[in-house]
Amino acid sequence: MKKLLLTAFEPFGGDNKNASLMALERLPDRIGQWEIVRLTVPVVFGKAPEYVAAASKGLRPDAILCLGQAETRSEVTPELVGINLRHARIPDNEGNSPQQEIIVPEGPAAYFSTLPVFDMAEAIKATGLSGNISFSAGVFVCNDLLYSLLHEFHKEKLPIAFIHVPLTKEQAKEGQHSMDLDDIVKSVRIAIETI
Ligand code: PCA
Repeated sequence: MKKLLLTAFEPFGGDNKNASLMALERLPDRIGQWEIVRLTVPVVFGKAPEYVAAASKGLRPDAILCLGQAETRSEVTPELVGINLRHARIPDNEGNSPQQEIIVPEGPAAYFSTLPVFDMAEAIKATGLSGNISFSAGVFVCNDLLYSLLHEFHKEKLPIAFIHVPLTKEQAKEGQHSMDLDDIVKSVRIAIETI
């Protein structure tokens, strides 16, 4: 059985829940060929990737899939790229608000995800759930995590991807997009089955 390091984020931005963490807690311990190893990650620039990279060096997973919440999204969205930029709209959970900051000065502008994110999005759609490929993970801590992990592990070719999930119905305020937590969980499970 192969090992998948599956991460989600703590709540942030004044909310006491994070849809990605709720989904992580509900997913089973085995999905297809994968044994799932869960990790909850702090919403802090720099610390998030350090935390996941350290866990990965101990666990030696066969792939890493990170989950995060995107309150503007209505679909479960596997991310194609991580970009070399931090530009915070709100402070992270330690009060940092980097602006126009390069993550890795000697690094390339972007990395592509190294898991089949197009297939993941297609597989989610094929079941009638709301899924779509995304071409930008933003410039907050989720992108920081995706870019930094892709940079850290590109030489050893460890497959890595990130999926943004919408708010759950219970979290969403009036006018905000959302999805049933059950459907978020199902979508992430389908994504993992396509790896
Ligand atoms: N979403 C934020 C960071 C943590 C999370 O769940 C983001 O999209 O960057």
